[in-house]
Amino acid sequence: MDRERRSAIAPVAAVVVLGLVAAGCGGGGGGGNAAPVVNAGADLAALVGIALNLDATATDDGSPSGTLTTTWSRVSGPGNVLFGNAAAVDTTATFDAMGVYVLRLTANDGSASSVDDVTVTVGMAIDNTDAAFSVVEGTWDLSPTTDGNGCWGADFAYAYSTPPDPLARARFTLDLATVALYDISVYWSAAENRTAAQPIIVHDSSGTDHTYYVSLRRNGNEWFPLATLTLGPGSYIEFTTQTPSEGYCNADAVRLMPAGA
Ligand SMILES: [Ca+2]
Ligand SMILES: [Ca+2]
Ligand SMILES: [Ca+2]
Repeated sequence: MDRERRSAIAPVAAVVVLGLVAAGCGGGGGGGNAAPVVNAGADLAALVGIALNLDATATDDGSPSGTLTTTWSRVSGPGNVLFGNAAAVDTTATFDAMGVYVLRLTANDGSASSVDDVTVTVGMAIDNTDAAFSVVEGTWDLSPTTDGNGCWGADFAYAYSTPPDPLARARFTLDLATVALYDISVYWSAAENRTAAQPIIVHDSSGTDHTYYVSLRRNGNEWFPLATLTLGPGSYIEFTTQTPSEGYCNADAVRLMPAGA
């Protein structure tokens, strides 16, 4: 009853409203539809397999329809991108390969479209729980993050060293298909009972070993920048117990970020 009447009246009311809007913002006799305004956000960094938050904006003058449709898409990049909801302005993006990606947010008001791009540099974290981690020599035990000192992921591998104990080695195999420059960072669980000189050996693309020593007594629970090196097929990062400083040696996680792209 009421429903019938409303459906009969509604189209008329809509026409009247549209007429008023057109008259109100017209003035120039051209209809005056402004294109949507889109901002895809500032450039970002992400890690393979970990959802990245996209924070964008898309606005419109409400003409001609009041409906603004938005779509995220991948313009370029070495791998696939999975959007949490490609139609949402703010959503997530998950990448399946390292490299530099360009993502595009398109907004359409039914008549005009606008786009804006965001560049995302995607790196890779390798945890000691990943298949790319292996014990090469000696004994490494696992400690959970519940020891109160934190770590990357669920746990970390450790070996106690009293110099000159027998050598133990644990390796993160990088499994890179091509040669490129990377910023290398390392994560660890810091505490006073750790070694003050954890040896970390980076095997670069030319087969050269670069050895670094970091103190595991500070700078815990953050990505500590270790070096920028050219890496490729056959490259790996090893943690050893060949330390001049007594204490626990840790192998927790490593991270590569494409550099100089
Ligand atoms: Ca936003
Ligand atoms: Ca518009
Ligand atoms: Ca870990």
